[in-house]
Amino acid sequence: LPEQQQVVFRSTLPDIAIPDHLPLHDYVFERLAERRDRACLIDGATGETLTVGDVHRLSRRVAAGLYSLGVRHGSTVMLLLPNCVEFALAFLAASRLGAATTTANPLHTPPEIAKQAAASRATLVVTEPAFVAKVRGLAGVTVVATGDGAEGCASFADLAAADDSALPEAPIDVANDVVALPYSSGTTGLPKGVMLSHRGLVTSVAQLVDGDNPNLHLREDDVVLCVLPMFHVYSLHSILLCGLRAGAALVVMKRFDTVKMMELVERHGITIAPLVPPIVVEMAKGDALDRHDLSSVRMVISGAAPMGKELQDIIHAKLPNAVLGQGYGMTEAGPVLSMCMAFAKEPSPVKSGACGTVVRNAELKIVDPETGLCLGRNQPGEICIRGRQIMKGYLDNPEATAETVDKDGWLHTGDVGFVDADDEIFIVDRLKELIKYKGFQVAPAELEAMLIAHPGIADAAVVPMKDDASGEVPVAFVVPSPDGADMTEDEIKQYVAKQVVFYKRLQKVFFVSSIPKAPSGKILRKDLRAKLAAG
Ligand code: AYL
Repeated sequence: LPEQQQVVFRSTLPDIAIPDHLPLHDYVFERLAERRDRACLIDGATGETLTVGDVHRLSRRVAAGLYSLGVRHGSTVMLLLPNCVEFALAFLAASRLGAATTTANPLHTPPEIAKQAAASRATLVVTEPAFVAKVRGLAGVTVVATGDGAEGCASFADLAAADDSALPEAPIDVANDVVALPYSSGTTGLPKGVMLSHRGLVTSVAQLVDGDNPNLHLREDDVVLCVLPMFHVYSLHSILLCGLRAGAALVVMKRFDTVKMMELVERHGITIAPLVPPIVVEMAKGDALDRHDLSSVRMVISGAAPMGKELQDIIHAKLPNAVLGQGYGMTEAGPVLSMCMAFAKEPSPVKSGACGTVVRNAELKIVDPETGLCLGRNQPGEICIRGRQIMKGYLDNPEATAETVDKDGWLHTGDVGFVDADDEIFIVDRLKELIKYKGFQVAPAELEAMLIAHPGIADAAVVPMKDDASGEVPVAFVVPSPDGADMTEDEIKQYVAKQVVFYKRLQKVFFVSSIPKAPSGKILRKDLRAKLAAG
């Protein structure tokens, strides 16, 4: 092979030993005996604290409770919850039973939830009383409600009081059994179930927080802010699982509010703040930052969407005690590809705007999308990653899996970036269709199918438009059918808004006479994006 075909980038840290025999729950509780009495989950609203021992014991009881409701090795449990202690307990409980957890935003609409519940074959949903009405109609699904419970539902409190003395040990196959099943549209099409195995997630957590010189150095005395929703893989992995593994305490915040968040930082002496760019933008605005003492924060992590150099510089000036950097992840990648080296135990300096260095025990390459050949440093191309942490594949969709993970095991991200002379990764563009609203995924194909189903619409294309507050917002180009000649922009927006969660709502609709397409029928999204950029 020519030299250029073999450019593989690796971490600047040496590989480490990663357990390949432990199920996820045993891995995160490996040091239970010495940590039993340490704070683990702190409810941000009440201050109520569960120790590591409490979380371990309660998650075992919840497992026994779920077992009594029919959850078994190979079952799927759906969590439809905002951030709360019950989320963590239910996830760990399902893991213990050898069941997979599929997570969704509780603000999703009933049809969105029904689709995911059916596709993932969920047999039980854990939700809050406020969202029970959304899942009542699901056939063959047992509903568990948290809080004060709800009529016709099992109560989470009862699960947490179940007798776990006879809980059978599930025969978990760590390499193959799925523990988490988040939904992602990947590089194209509709959302698909991403199968993350026990071994995959153990590997990905270990790549960040294990070893003598962890890439993401979380300590037992750290207090981690958990404001990002645990139903998203960023928070599930990098806050909940990394926090548990490292033995840090998590302050669980149900929903984002700038001032309340800063109050929690002060009250609990939060040291680690994993955030997304829109929250960082909120913090940078106004004087809230100057009115609170955030000096306890030693690390601000941003991920899930691009964060520009300017924003990074503003925060750096306002929080001089904190190291600020980025992680880069993708659900299918297990999820983390790269992490800022300034977060390591023995940190190395990083550049503003970089999104980290490839994690340990993994290989990364940059591929020319035209030729498929490997590119060297400073040359932008498609980012590909290989390692034990990446997904097993998409549930029930071997074709989509084969399009994403090639026969040599490389996962193609659909992100365009380069690796610089210091091994830092910079993302510069996206080849894939995906739209990112505040870090949340919007799949154009889903909205296009909805639009085309409308009798007044002959053809449609949905693309991202740049937005200061949200990063990107979905906008549509619509070709009206003869029936839809007098349709208004507002009617179309409403039609979509009624069917989808808030972040998938169309922000603008442009009427056009045709959608630009390649001879293959593929929408020329680049042309439409260029049209938007030109105003
Ligand atoms: P998904 N900079 C730019 N784009 C990013 C970044 C970043 N730092 N992180 C993620 N993206 C984009 O599946 C990129 O296009 O996972 C990527 O392919 O919802 C897409 O978002 C994936 O979106 C972490 C840090 C997890 C980040 C994540 C990201 C999970 C988002 C764990 O520690």
